[in-house]
Amino acid sequence: AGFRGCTIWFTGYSGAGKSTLAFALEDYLCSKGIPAYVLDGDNIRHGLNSNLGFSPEDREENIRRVAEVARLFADSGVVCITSFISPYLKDRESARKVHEKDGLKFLEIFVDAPLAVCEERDVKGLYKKARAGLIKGFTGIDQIYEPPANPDLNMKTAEFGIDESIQQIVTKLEEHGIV
Ligand code: GGZ
Repeated sequence: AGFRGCTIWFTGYSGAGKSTLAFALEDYLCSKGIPAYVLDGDNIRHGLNSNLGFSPEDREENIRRVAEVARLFADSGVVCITSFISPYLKDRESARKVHEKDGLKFLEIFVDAPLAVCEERDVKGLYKKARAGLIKGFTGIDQIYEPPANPDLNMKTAEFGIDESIQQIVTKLEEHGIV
């Protein structure tokens, strides 16, 4: 097969299912012998970006650095999968440009679970804390999320199971010759 280094960029609210899909996709691709690697808060915010918080400026810088790292992974031939809220349109557009200027594919996947559903699930109890004012500037509560106008894929995670969602993504990757 040809060169398939690229970046699959997940965006959506906390609790929308980005990480679940990202790691399921990584497992799927690796099982097919395709090198794939997830960048997420655990391996980025605790290391490279440990000096950043959640102010709008810090989120912008977080995403700028993630985009640059993803570009390097993609350039090395890996399918880089990023799992960050990435709330701002302009930062996601910059991430795309950073890839496309180097001829690297960039697919934006909107993990589109309604805020009410994410808050209802509240897997980590963060929405409850944000509502109580214990966390300030929480996305969807007192900071904005700008949904993609034209994502490459829109995943309705509230309506589909993981396997079905992964199948939708794989079909998209096939269209792009990545799988
Ligand atoms: C949003 C926050 C916040 C605030 C801590 N707002 O569900 P999680 O826990 O694991 O995912 C959220 C994660 C968001 O970090 P990102 O690097 O993805 O954000 S961004 O792309 O906007 O830079 C949540 C936790 O960090 N978290 N404080 N105030 N999420």
